[in-house]
Amino acid sequence: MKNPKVLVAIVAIVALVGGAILGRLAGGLGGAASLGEIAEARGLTVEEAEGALSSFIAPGDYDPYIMFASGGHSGNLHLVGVPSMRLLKTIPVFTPESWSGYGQGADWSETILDEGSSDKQATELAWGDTHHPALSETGGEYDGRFVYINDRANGRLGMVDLRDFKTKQILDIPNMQTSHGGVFATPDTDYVHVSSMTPMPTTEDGFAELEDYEESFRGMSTFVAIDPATGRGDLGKSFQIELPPYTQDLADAGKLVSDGYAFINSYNSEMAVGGVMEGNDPIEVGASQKDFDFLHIIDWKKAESVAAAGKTEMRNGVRVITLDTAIAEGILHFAPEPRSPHGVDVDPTGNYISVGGKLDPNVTIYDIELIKQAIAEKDFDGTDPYGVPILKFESVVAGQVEVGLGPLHTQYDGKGNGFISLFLDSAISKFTLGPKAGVAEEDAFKLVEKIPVNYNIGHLAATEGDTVAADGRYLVALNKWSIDRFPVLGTLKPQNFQLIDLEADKLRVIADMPIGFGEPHYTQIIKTERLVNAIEVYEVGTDPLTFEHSEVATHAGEARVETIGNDVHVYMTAMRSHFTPDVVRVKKGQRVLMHITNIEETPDATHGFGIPGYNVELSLDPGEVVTVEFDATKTGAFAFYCTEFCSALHLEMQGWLLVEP
Ligand code: RUQ
Ligand code: CUA
Repeated sequence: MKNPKVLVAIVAIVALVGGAILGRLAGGLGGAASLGEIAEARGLTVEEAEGALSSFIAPGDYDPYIMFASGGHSGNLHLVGVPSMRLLKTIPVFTPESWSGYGQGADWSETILDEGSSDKQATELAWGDTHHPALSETGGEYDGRFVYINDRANGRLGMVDLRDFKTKQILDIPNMQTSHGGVFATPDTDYVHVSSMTPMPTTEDGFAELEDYEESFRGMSTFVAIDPATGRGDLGKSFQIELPPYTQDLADAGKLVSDGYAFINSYNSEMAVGGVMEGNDPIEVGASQKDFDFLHIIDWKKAESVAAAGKTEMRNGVRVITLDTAIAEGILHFAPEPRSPHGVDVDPTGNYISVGGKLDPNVTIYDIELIKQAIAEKDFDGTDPYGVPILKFESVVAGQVEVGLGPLHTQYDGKGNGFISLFLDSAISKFTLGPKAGVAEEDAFKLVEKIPVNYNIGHLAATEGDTVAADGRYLVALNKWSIDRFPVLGTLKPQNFQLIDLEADKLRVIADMPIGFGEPHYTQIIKTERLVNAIEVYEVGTDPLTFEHSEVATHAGEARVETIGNDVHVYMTAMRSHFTPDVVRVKKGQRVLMHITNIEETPDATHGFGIPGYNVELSLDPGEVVTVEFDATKTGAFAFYCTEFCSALHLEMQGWLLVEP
């Protein structure tokens, strides 16, 4: 035995391997001892071998959790199995993607992307920066119906239906431009909240001088009303609350005892706007002057009734509660937050609200009952320059815990503990909450342990960690850097998810999952068993945008070509392994409308449809109908083909688009 740590590993693994696994191994591998041999041969420590076993999902088995991870400026959403950390799927939301044929000519996706660029934008957008996924909830628990995700860059909200896991809507939210982490679903998904990050001018033409920042710029908290049947946001029923021009950052919904409240942290109460060439401080300096910024406490149920009572202004199709009205009606209060706050997270009991401060080593934990009491008793420390009452810090804080450098986001295990990411320390600190989360008085608000991660963690996500049902099973660290973690494969490094098993005796990273696409910001992790709405096949003839039977569905035997004026309508079927018709003749200058139905009913019998030279690439899942429209601008014989390896004769699944001169 050359390596003593391997001996320990073997003993530990043999001890670790329970009866069930042992039984499985005994047949195929010749007994448990062979596990030790494998560990030895691979030079694994006990910890590494334990980690491998506790994150392994056998081929063909399913992960108990699915992580919905934002894809950053790739504009996508990624689905990852937990604990195996296998990438299962990528769903395009804001950015065209050719495997799924999203934004490559398919009518349904063109509709979504077109509607998603309103007049607010300077041009039609072809990308987004996905940041904060918000799974729909019922009673404060994930219900597996929809997932929402914001576009950090352009102030939009995407919605993915968890029946077919496709994007169904991009809502371009008026009166705000950027949005950072201000996204959450209320406990019954009446609303999905999106707040602005950088305040914008409230002028009609959207312009104001930066000298007039304090007067002319405002932040916005948007409550997008959700149709429970379709999951779509309805701006006509939504409302916005105007906020002072601080930088509104993260947000979270109250739950249980704090239901009806929303919390937004903010920085830059200094209202710095930069201008280094004009003699001003850069924003990073200007925005870090004060010892406190403001936690925004919004009584959204009150705001809802104020909006219903008509005490709003209509701006670009949305009812806006002005800042003055919000103050007068007692909708908006502030509580001081220590230095450059980031992250605001409500614990599963709804009692505690944790806030990190990038330049403060403490996590500050507010208590909703203290907040409600301070509001009722007008226990104020004056107002901000706009007249928003500021609650006394000492009156609303339940505790502070010194956790380390650069605390950002908190997640919970539902057992009275919080886990906070430490950007500067590249670590996670575990700390206790107070008695209202079931922690004994003498153990309350204490640091429990600190877990190193590699490197520079931003967010972290616990299984079901944003809900009332946080189960404390796994924790995933989302790390911004991965320097030295993987082989050098060029200058752009992957980013890295790291898995922590919260049921292990000693907490440590047990698996790495490098991701080579975009910068993921945040994830939510749902139990797989909650995804009960997921379907495997559409009924033949389904329009994926509406789930209704499409007007242009073409069933077996109905394939045809109809010319109306300059338009050539091709009603085509796709089925292993041919398109019908497989020869399409048009004249240069005609408009071509191909309505293609995949008439397969077998799960996974997806066909693609690519036309060379015409920038067309569709994906047709079984039963799906897709229309693509284009002008026949170039003469030639174009060999269209199925882009998905669907059958033994997949290569033969090909045809001709003949564009005659
Ligand atoms: S916010 S890394 Cu960008 Cu979601 Cu804190
Ligand atoms: Cu259909 Cu390949």
